[in-house]
Amino acid sequence: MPETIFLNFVDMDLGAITKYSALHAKPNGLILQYGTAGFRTKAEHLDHVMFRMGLLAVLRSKQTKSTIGVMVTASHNPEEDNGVKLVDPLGEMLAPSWEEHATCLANAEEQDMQRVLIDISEKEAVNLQQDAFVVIGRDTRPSSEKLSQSVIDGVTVLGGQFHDYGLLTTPQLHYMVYCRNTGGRYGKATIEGYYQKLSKAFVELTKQASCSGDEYRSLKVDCANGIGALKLREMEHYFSQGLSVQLFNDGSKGKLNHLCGADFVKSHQKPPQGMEIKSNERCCSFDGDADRIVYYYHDADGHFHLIDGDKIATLISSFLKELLVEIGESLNIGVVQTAYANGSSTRYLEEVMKVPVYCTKTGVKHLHHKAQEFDIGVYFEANGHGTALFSTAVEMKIKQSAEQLEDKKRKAAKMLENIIDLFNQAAGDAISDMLVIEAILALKGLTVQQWDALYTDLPNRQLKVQVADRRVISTTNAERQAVTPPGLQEAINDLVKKYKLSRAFVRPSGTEDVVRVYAEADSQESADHLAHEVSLAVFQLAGGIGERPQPVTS
Ligand code: 16G
Ligand code: MG
Repeated sequence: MPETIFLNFVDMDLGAITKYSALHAKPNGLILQYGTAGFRTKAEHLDHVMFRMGLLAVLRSKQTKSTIGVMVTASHNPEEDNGVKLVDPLGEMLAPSWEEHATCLANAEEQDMQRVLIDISEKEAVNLQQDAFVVIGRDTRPSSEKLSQSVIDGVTVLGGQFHDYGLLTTPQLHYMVYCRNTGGRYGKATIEGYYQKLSKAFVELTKQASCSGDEYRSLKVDCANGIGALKLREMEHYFSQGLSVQLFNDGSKGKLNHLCGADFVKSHQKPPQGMEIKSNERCCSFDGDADRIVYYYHDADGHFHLIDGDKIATLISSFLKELLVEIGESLNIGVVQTAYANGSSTRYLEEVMKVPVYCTKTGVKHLHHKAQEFDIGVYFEANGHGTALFSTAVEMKIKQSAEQLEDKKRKAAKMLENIIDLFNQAAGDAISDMLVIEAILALKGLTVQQWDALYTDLPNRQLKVQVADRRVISTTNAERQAVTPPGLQEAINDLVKKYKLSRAFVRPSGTEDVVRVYAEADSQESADHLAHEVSLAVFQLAGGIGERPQPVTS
């Protein structure tokens, strides 16, 4: 198509691109990959990536004739890191073919950059005369402001228009993109629009709670010293009728994600630093960009209890199912988990709740995609990423029911309507999830201990193994079985047989250069042994490097 190539050359100001690109030069030889969470590495290596993602966002916007989002964050990573993700028109993660383009563009050496840009435009049939609009958000990292300026440089040099929202949580940026591409029907694309939409639904929902005593009114929130603190502080007066939040690790002194936040609490199975917890007080932690949430409490004996994404999914799906029964709608509701879901949660959902459960590969986009197959799809990773999705048809049906049905049924339909409004339909959102959970607990009169007692988690252990090349491990069946290297799955099967209620799997990490090992069994000791033995099998059969895995000492 020589004609298109000609147009491409004319419509891109190649001179300007070269000039500006030189101001955001790529360090020679640096190779990065657009992974499950976009690009993520040390902040000082990211300037060129940001500029180029600005360019790419313009092309994607032109191609989809929609607003595209660019979020500058590295979520739960240490403060020194940073990262960037693109957000597609309906608030979803970037389409897979564009992830590949992102990787190619980020890794092109300076002199090849233009060629790659033109290649992408041609492959994707981008009409360069189309207008482009990009919205940008960033977290509170010290490096984020400058890096988001580099994104803006990239957008501008390709002639794109932009709106810089400045500090936002990741889910808030997804919300903005979704609102802008749905003509305002979903909500107003402003921070007040977000606060108003969620708070109104929350306050209406909790008004229906008969028991809204003090116990349900207050919650301690660990904000990981991140953006969640700023945004919750701005938002709290909108919903203060229904809930009072006490913020900890609000960034005023501590370091981002350091000894606090959802990732720390989940992986260390202990409370964050900087938060005083009295027995039976309800507490939760966000991660650094506020798209993950876990709950926890100390019991009367001072024992720590974690309530992870699996138990959150259980609470939410049970409540939704009850409401559907009440209004007499037989909609199909499904729960989506990953291999990391605790075996007890899966058993409880299937056998007690009678809700169908599906398993996908790790990474929000896989769960999200599967959840879209249901009228109502509830998805959560054990680590606290998740939400509930409602199909448009279901949303309309429920809104109609709320108008038409008689008293008791109407009440249930109204509640569902509010829950739909509360969940950020564009992405899993710690603030949304928190408000939905708080509302459900108040409506059902459940204490945090009663919620926790729905089922007992099987003891489990996660370990990491260093290998020369983690790609030698490939998996199937939603990462629950290893296909290669030969003999590894057989070895795991034999080890698992030695323990009761046991299960184990291994997978190459998508974010770190390690192989992850997961094991669960009837006791902590057995889970620890099994995880260690599986680690040794990985070390031997998958090319372990460095020191042999040591037994777990707790
Ligand atoms: C990314 C994913 C998260 C997943 C994690 C697994 C998104 C937004 N984030 O952080 O869902 O749990 O990777 O990391 O999709 P791993 O591959 O290193 O175990
Ligand atoms: Mg995050």
